[in-house]
Formats: sequence, C-alpha cells, structure tokens
Amino acid sequence: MAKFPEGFLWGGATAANQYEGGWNEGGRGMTLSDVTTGGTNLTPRMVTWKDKFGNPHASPEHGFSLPEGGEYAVLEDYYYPNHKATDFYHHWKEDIGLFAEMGFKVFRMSIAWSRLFPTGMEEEPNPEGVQFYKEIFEELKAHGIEPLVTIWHFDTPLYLVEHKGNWTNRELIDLYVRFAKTCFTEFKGLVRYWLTFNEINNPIQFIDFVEGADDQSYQDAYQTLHYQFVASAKAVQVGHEIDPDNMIGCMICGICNYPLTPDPKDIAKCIYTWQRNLFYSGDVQALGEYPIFAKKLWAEHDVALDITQEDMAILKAGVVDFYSFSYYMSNCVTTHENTDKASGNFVMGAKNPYLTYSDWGWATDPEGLEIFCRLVWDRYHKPLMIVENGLGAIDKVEEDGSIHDDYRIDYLRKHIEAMKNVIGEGIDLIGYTPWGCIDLVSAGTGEMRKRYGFIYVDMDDEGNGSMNRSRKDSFNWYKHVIETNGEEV
Ligand code: P53
Repeated sequence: MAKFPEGFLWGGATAANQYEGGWNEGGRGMTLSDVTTGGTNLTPRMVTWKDKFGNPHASPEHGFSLPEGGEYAVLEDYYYPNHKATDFYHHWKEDIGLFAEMGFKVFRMSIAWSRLFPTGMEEEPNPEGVQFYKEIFEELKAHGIEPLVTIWHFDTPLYLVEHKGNWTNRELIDLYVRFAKTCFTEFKGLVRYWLTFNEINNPIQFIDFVEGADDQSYQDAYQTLHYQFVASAKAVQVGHEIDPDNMIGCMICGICNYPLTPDPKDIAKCIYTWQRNLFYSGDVQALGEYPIFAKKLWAEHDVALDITQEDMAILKAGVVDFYSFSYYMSNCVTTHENTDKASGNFVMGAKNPYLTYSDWGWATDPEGLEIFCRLVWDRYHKPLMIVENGLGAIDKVEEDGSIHDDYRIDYLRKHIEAMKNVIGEGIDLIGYTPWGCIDLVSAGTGEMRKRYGFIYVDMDDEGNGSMNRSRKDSFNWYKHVIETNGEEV
C-alpha cells in the first residue's frame, strides 16, 4: 500500500476576495468583486454600475463590459457578499489557531492586490496592508505552518479594470510585476511557496459560458492570457532573484475531460478540449513556450496577438518550479445532440451516467483526479500540488451546534485515496490544500450556503450572522488524516 511521503504538505486553501473582507478598511482599494452581488446556482451574479446620467444598473457578470461614460458603483439596494466575506480581516488569529489545531503544515491564502496598491498605480505599497500580511505570516510561522501565497486570485484593482482596460492592456504586466516584487521583498524569509495567477486558464476554459462570444471575445481572452503569462514569467524570475529558495508555481483550473461516446469525432473534440483548456496554459508556464497547436487555436477566431520576441524570451526564462491545480470535477464532451446535460454553475457538458453530481451540478470523480495527475505529470515532470479540491454543500447545524458533514468527508476521503494511488505510481505529489477549509463566499455564485469548510462560519446569503466559528465533523476527521499522514482516512 502506497504511503504519503514524509513532509507532505497537508493544509487548506482560501482567497482574499472570498474570505478576507475588510473591503473598505486599512486603506484597501476596490476590486470588481466589491461591485458584484450574490447569485444562485442558476441565476448569475450581477455587476452594479451607473451610466453617464447617473442611473443605476445591474448586469450579469459574465461577458459584461462597462458602456462609454459608465462607472462601477456600490448601490444601496444590493447586498455585496464579498465586502465582509467571512471576515478573516478581524478573525485571523482565531482562524490560524483552528488551522493549527487541525495540524496544517501549509495554509494557502492570497494577498489582495488593492490592499497593497489601492488603485494598482501607486509607486509605493500601502504600509498598513504590508503590516497586515506580515503579522499573519508571522503568526503562521509561529504555529509551524508554511504559507502558500497566491499573488493574484481574480482581484485586479477596480481602477485598472475601469480605466486601463483590464488585462487586455500590456501596461498591466509591469503593474503586476511591481506588486509581485513588493510581495517577494516584503515577505522574504516568511513566505517560500508562491502561485502567480489563480486558475490562469479560466478566460479560455470558460469562454463557452459567455453569451454571444464572438471573435473579439476570443481575441481578448487569448491576449489577456498572453499578458498574464508574461507577467507570471517575469514574477518567477524576480522571485528567484530576490530569494533563490522561493518555489513558484502556476495554478491551473483542472477539469478532467472525457469523450461521451467512442465516436472518433468525440475523441477528437475531447483532445481539443484538453489542449485548449489545459495544456495551452500549462505548456507556456511549465515548458516556457507555446505549444504547436496554439496557432491553430488562434486561427479559428482570427486572433492576432501582440507577442514580441522579448516576450518569448521572458516566457522561456520564467518557467515555474511546480505545477499546481484545482480539481473538483470531470466533464463530458460530445459532438452529438444530447439532451441530458449536467447543469449548474460553470457546468454545461453532457451528463456522465457513471457519476453522481453535487447540488451545484459538479460531478464527483476521484478517478478523474488520478487521470489528471498522470497526464500532467507525464507532460511536465514537475512536482504537483493540488491546491483546491472539495465539495460545496449545504450544511445543517443541529440543535446542539454540531454539523454532521459526512458527505464532505466521503468526497475528500475518495480524493485522498486517489492521491495515494498516484503517489504509489511514483508521481511527485507534494501537497494538498482543500478549498475553503473555512467557510467562505462562493466565487461562482456569491452564495454562503455553498460551503466547503471544516470550520463553519455563522453567516448567511443575506449577510446575517454572528461570524462565529465552529468545528464540523470533518474538522476532527481531517485532523486525524493529517496526524496519521494519510494512513487513516
Ligand atoms: P465556487 C469554476 C469551476 C471550477 C473552479 O468555486 C472554479 C470556478 C469558478 O467558480 O473556481 C475555483 O466558489 C476558484 C475559487 C472558487 C472555487 O473554485 O464557485 O479558484 O476561487 O471559490 C470553488 O464553488
């Protein structure tokens, strides 16, 4: 029976915009999530804004771009779940204490760009922001917990989105690099493990969700990716210069794709999906150059990218040290008419009759995790880290305050067994940080009720609740898993 290696990094994962809160405290600037409302499984989150006459509007977030003269706005009649999120800002000491109680070796969190650079344009970082994170990293160290820091987790400062054209503007590269360099410098000696961009492949992976996506949408998605690849590669170089001990990884949204039928057309479409959604980004970040099929992908939508010779050299010199990914589910692709669709947030493939689905339409598939690990290991030969995994579910608090989340334990157990299998095959898997180790706001729907945590936070979709923390059954279960280094799951 395979064993987890000594020093395996067990822990949990979060992100600033979904967990931290304190949106208007400590000198923090705004991000897009501060003007995004809550949604549900099947109704989109809305972005709120004012037109040039000052009239208020709310528009579905996907594919939204601000009309001429408009500006993003926080409107009175709406609730914005990310403002307070689950308030790490005021609970960090208590929360880190709970992570330590579970025996975490690593804790994944992100640094809010707009807390260090409120608009993204400042020359110097906001000292209060730097101090905030420094104290957190020191607290983690005091508990023997290694921080794993995501530099960008979807939260570009709103100013850059509104006034600079977001990531379709080359200027964002240097602004990001200044931010990343600040992180490497200020937190040197405290943080060793870094991820440059969370789920960098999403703009192209989820483009099929953007209603009315046209060639311009593809142009923007591929250009965004290119500038982020260059920014990431520059950050990797800078990070290594500042501290050669830094381990800097990419982070890919890992979905395992299957063909629905043995029709060769379905197989071809499945391979295409792996290439476009996964290998396109992974190859650039882990191998340092665009794959051969990139040209074909661009040509499909008449995409003409701004790529310079210098960019190519930067990509080559900024290859990541390890490959990290999120893994929640698999997906079926087909060229055939099919009426049995899996539906939910970020899911629209054919339904897989061999799998069960979560309340949000995500297919539980631990076997898919094994397949994913084998494919990316064979391709990159870089250490792998699973930096998100978990089951979003509604939890019931019993009268005595206990929470019996055996469905979550069951999901995680199966995925840990899958990890054990691939480790047994010789794959170098170095860590596991299940998502939302403490309850936080869902990225896809903005809901609180879609919970992932070992730790429950008393807060609902409308913003009512005490923010009190409590241990779910999974808390003690995971503590035991870590204690036995995965021997007893
Ligand atoms: P939520 C879609 C599909 C897979 C992963 O997602 C995704 C998304 C975007 O929603 O994102 C990652 O909160 C992301 C986290 C996010 C987590 O998955 O929609 O890195 O920020 O919270 C779970 O249930």
